Amino acid sequence: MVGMTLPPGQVKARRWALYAVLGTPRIDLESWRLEVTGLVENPLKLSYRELLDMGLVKLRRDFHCVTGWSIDGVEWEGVRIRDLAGLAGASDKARWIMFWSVEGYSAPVPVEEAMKEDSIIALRMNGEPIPHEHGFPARPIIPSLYGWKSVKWLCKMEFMENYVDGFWEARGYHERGDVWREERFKT
Ligand SMILES: Nc1nc2c(c(=O)[nH]1)N[C@H]1C(S)=C(S)[C@@H](COP(=O)(O)O)O[C@H]1N2
Ligand SMILES: [Mo]
Repeated sequence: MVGMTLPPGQVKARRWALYAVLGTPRIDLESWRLEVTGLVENPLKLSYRELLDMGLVKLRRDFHCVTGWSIDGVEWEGVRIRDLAGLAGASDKARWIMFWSVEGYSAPVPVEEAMKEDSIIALRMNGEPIPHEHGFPARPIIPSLYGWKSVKWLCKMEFMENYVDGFWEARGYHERGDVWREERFKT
């Protein structure tokens, strides 16, 4: 893709750096579920098949790691987070969603970022199921935020009223992490 517009302070990279700061979990797809919980009327536990059956939207977006590398034009297919919030009956009181991975990594995201039209739980990447090292079976893709909010090996979305640090936020990284406002660190 020619003419990629980079957010401030980013450099285009040809390759992904694969991160797994708490290790790479083994995933058993038969027992894996995506839990939608917290401030919701109907908590959900969705299987991979049930998510696929919701119908997938496709989008092509650039991916930005806060350490400075960006990958252009990644194709993702997934379920809109706002549709999952609707299905679960998320409360108006919810201001944040904590995304949790199987091995314990976590990241909070403001509800208004997660409810955007192009914020999805991705199940497919570049035309195939997300490769294991990239977070199979699911990871949130919120294009306006840095990549550390894209929790690989996702297993739970927890709607919360109050902000709580995730893994990197507890180490000084920003609560929201908007790439265009260059929100890398807490102020
Ligand atoms: N479970 C988990 N998810 C994670 C991370 C991690 O260490 N563990 N690293 C994050 C960071 S900092 C980035 S930039 C992206 C990198 O995605 P990739 O490993 O598919 O390249 O994953 C994010 N999601
Ligand atoms: Mo990152």
